[in-house]
Amino acid sequence: MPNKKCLVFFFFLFFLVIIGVIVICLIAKDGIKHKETESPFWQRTIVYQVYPRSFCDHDGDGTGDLQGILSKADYLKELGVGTVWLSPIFSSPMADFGYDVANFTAIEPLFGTMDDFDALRAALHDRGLRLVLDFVPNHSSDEHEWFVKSRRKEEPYADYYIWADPKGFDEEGQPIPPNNWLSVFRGPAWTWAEERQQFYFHQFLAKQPDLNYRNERVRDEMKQVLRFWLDRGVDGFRVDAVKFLFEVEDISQDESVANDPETDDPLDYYYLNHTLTTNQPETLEVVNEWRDILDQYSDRVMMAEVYDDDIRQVMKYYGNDSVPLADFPFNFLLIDSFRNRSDLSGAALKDALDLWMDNMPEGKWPNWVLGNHDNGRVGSRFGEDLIDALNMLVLLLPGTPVTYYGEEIGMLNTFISWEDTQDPQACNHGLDGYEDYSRDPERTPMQWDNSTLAGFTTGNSTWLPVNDNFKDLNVKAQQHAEKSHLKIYEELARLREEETFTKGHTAYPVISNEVFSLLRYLEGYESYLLVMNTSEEELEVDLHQHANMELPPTAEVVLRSVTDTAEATVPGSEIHLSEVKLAAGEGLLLTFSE
Ligand SMILES: *[C@@H]1O[C@H](CO)[C@@H](O)[C@H](O)[C@H]1NC(C)=O
Ligand SMILES: *[C@@H]1O[C@H](CO)[C@@H](O)[C@H](O)[C@H]1NC(C)=O
Ligand SMILES: *[C@@H]1O[C@H](CO)[C@@H](O)[C@H](O)[C@H]1NC(C)=O
Ligand SMILES: *[C@@H]1O[C@H](CO)[C@@H](O)[C@H](O)[C@H]1NC(C)=O
Ligand SMILES: CC(=O)N[C@H]1CO[C@H](CO)[C@@H](O)[C@@H]1O
Ligand SMILES: [Ca+2]
Ligand SMILES: [Ca+2]
Repeated sequence: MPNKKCLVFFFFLFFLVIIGVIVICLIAKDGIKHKETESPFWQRTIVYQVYPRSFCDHDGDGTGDLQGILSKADYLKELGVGTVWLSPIFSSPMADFGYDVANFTAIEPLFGTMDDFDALRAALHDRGLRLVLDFVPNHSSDEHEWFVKSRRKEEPYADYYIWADPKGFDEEGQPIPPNNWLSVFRGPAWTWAEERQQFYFHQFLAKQPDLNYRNERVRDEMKQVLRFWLDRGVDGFRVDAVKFLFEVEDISQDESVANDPETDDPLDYYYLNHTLTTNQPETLEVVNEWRDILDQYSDRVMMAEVYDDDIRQVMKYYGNDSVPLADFPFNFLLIDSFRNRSDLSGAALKDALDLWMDNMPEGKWPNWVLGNHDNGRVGSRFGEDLIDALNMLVLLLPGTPVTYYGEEIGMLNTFISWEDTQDPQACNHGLDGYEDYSRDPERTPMQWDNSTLAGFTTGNSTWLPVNDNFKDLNVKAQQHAEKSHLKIYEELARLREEETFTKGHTAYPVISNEVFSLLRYLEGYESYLLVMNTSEEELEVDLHQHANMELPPTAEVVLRSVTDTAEATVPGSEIHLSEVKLAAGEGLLLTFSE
């Protein structure tokens, strides 16, 4: 009998140990799992760019504002975007629509008050959304108090900007600029200040004087600006026009003529080779100082805006372990590589993706930008039939997608007459040239519903006209339609949270002139295959015949472009990969398990 009791006791003990081990394993596994998902927020979310003037007008004056954005917080949450980036909302005379800042720590009254800002930040955070602000460090407005004092040579502001004596005087006694440097917006980059009897330098408008980053005080002031907003709870910054931060110290040097066949206008920015006024080595030092500040806070992002034809210059802004810089410089290759539909092909798309991935430093994180406030709407650049396919592409690639407001419903460029033109860049080119330069067509009010002025405003006018197509093309209609760009976008935003996309591998099984395809796969999970027809014709493709890897015989349709109405590709249908029918410009998302 004692033997039996002993046995029972041992069994019991054994049982306890097993339970204990299981519990410990579970806790440990959970711990590991938790760690695995702890990637920074900006690697997990879509970044959605709001152009504040055009998103939603709450007070009825015809221009969007912070309370308007707040009223759409639920919309943004439902859309599934995760991070909201606001173009500049700071005090500004609006010569360059907010990219001319008169006070970096004050809210522009047109957009609201600091209380409105705090309310917006809280509303987004309450919903688990992050808020990123635009940081415009290269220049201020000429109406900034620093510049007003600098122009008077008042200390300590005298050297806050870049001042220079004239090279001489012409026959009429007019001062001659110190060198041939040009403004991005055309014409000399130097403007004469009567009050100080000197020129000041501006990479952009004369109303946007460049700050002098060789002055420690200026560097400190701008760091204070970053801290101000970080302390107020913003989740990071998108840094504007970074490559323009420094110019060479010796301003007696002229820039060389670029011999660009595109322009013979000596006042056009592209007439010169900008080796002395962009991407100077000191720029990286300053960006690194900003990085240090962000790193003193937890989980903040820095995205850098660097347009450059030379991809190596862009990649520098990722930094490295010893000199960490931005989390990523924006990837504009999907904008710059294709100006229109005839440039686009499966092979060209693949080349554009490779160009980024092959040049990106080891261990860094990619990002994909399809449009912004300086480039035409996606549907107008490439064709409306491609809208869904391109959203599928950028949302399902590994990396962070950046969506410009309105692209989720496929908004199009709006024709803006000369009388209605607002963009200073367009105005500089006059009645005959403005259409080629205007950025107004992609900045028109968000189309919320089919009521007067698209539900954008409660007032009776808008700062730019609403697109005529708003009666059919609007958020509300797309929410209620059986299928729409918006519904596809929301579905993609949900899908991309699946492990296959967050942790999976990437392959491109079929690439040709007309076809682009993207495979995301991960052992133990569903695979997803996006097939895209980049041509303007219907197409039937045998994926097996052209694939550079093994594909299963069939797959199930998950999503398809709104243009595809075929019976065979209704989501949920099984299709044969040897005969995939695609409408012109269609994106078809398929799934299969291995
Ligand atoms: C900016 O605005 C804030 C808030 O109104 C004010 O306290 C500060 O003095 C201003 N700074 C400058 C440089 O004008
Ligand atoms: C512009 O400058 C770069 C860098 O110095 C140089 O490689 C390039 O040849 C120059 N282009 C022209 C047309 O001078
Ligand atoms: C890191 O980047 C800095 C700035 O571009 C550069 O000077 C340095 O050589 C780089 N270090 C390494 C290890 O690549
Ligand atoms: C498309 O853009 C390219 C430049 O990238 C240009 O050469 C071509 O003429 C354009 N085609 C059309 C149809 O506009
Ligand atoms: C894409 C972008 O943000 N472009 C901006 C670059 O900076 C200039 C000057 O601040 C702005 O005018 C552009 O809109
Ligand atoms: Ca308003
Ligand atoms: Ca500068």
